[in-house]
Amino acid sequence: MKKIVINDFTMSYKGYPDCKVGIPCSLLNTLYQNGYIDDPYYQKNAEALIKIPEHECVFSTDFTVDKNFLSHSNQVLVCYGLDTLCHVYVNGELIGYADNMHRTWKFDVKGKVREGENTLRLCFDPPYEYMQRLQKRHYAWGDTHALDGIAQIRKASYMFGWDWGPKLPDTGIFRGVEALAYGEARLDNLLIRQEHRDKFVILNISTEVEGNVSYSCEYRLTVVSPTGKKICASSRDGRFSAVIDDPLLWWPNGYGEQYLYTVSVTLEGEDSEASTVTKTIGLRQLEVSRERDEWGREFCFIVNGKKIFAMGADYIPEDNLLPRITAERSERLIRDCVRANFNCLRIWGGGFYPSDEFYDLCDRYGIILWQDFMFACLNVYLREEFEKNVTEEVKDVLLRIRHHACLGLICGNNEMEMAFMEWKIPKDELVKADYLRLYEHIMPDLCERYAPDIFYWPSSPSCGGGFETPNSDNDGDTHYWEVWLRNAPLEAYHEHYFRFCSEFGFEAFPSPKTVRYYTGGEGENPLSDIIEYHQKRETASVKLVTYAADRHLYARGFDNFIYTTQIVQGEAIAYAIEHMRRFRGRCMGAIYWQLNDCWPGQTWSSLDYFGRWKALHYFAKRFFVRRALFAQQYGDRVVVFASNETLEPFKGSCTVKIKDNAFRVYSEKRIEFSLDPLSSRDLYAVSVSDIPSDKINERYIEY
Ligand code: BMA
Repeated sequence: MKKIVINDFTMSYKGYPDCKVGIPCSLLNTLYQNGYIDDPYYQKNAEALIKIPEHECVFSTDFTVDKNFLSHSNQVLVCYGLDTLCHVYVNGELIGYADNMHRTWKFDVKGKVREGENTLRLCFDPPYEYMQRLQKRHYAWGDTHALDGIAQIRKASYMFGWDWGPKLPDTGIFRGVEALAYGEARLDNLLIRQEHRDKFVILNISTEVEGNVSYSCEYRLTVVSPTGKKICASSRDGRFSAVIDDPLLWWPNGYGEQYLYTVSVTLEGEDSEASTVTKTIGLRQLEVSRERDEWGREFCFIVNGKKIFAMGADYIPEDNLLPRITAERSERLIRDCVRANFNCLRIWGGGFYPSDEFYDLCDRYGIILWQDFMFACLNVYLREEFEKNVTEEVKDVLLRIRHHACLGLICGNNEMEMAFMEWKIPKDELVKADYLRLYEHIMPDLCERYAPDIFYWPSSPSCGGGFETPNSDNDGDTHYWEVWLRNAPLEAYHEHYFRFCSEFGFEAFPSPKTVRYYTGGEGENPLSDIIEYHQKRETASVKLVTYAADRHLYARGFDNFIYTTQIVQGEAIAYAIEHMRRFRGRCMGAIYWQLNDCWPGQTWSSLDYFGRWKALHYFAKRFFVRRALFAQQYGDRVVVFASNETLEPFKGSCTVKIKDNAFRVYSEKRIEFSLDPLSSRDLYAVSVSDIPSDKINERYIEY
């Protein structure tokens, strides 16, 4: 196989001088880097940039092809990330058109490329005009925080605006471009299935080949264990059953090691060059339990036979300008999740599928992924080409990510089953039929075929599909927004016993340094127009003020106010999660909204755009700690409880002191306790009304 990596392009966009770029690149990022536009994240600069791109944006380059390349029977151009509407020209001839940023595009260039210099032009159409055109033909509803028409285009919806992000529908090449030449047959992919037995694991491996395998071909397998032990085998039909004795299992963060094995298969033939595919896998069983029980029906990850309590947050894309998302930045993010004791992330469906490096990081750090397909808050209209396009997308994604140890489940969409039942959006039988066809037939069928060992879940939230009470507390996963969106007090979290809460959130300001980055020191008050511009959820600024004032004295000065919002955010989510951990068994997942930001602003995140920790992230480190001791007030009762989210039993002791507001000890009790592995229990409770009222009414205010 011959590979030519094509990396250096010239970007041309009407009204601006040409710019040299390398991949990844995008229009807005390039214009900014070259000083032609101001920082899109500063003050209200993004407003003027909504219009870009309004013309075609062209990336052109030359690449050299030699005789050897041309001697191969297959010659293709592979583009791993075209964002989004792209006409592809080789030597002036149109060789293809891409209209889905989530797909890997392969264009046949045999007979189009020649020995020596060749030109490649990737010409991107402005997305908004295209969406509008299709919207006029057949309207499809999409979230109203975004520009109209997000349902018409397979481009990350959040780029058109969300309730935590700006409207900056950039365009460009966000992943690699290669010219590939290969012989009659090329090894394309591996499907690796695991059979776990008492003391060994069988890897059943089948190979997927592009082209025709000749009679003389042979496949060679090498499996390398984390300690360097090798298993080698060969086969004529591309199938292997490899037995791994004394397997070193992969565990999510907090339950054990993240051992990884390398599986490599080479296809060799007398007359063709060898091609090799290598995958890194973890030996683990990862299922989702849907057992019925006294409360309804559970929803719970089972890893290597152990039911684990999922702890983490919802992940959104790390930037609006895609070239800024680097592997180093993602690694810092994942490391910060581990530092805060996460074992799980949900990749929310309004962005794009993360890079291979991102999945590798989650394998290495032990973060189970709930992976949404990229459909969030929109109605699909399954015209024929759209359905084909989405089918190819789903297939591409599954083939790319299915082998990862971290992949916990795949989910059809964000909130559309619930939206259909509960939101005031256009819905008729056709919308319903298209919904069912995509999320309850096409997607599960494709998953069954291409990723048969990964659990498929139709929507988040859901009870399993069919429009049956999708957001129930008793079955499946739940999105709970009474606190914050509907202004309920924090105590309202205690009125629910979710089975798996995959979204609930509370906003706060990012750190003062980050705020200063976007205000430039101007308009530093909770309701200024610059601050409001970096608040994308209507009425949220007022909520920040009122929730803060409900619980704390009004802060003096803007920085103190920022700090107060962060403390309240931390208190709110801790309030919810400690309660969920108390009912471990009934509840088996606490995934708060949201982990990170795509630009600097006031949002629900615990890590701000620059990766700075908000107070919530420090709170998370404590409320997700594996051996935890908590105290919460339930009406008149204060309950002290403990949770052991490890595989080992735990013996411990604690002292419960009740103090008045001047921190004078009113009562003291020492408790010895033991906890089973993977369990929670109440240790102590006291009635507030039993405490003499002069002890609790006393106010201790340092001012
Ligand atoms: C959810 C998400 C997002 C949204 C968030 C905050 O329901 O799925 O669409 O950004 O709430 O409103």
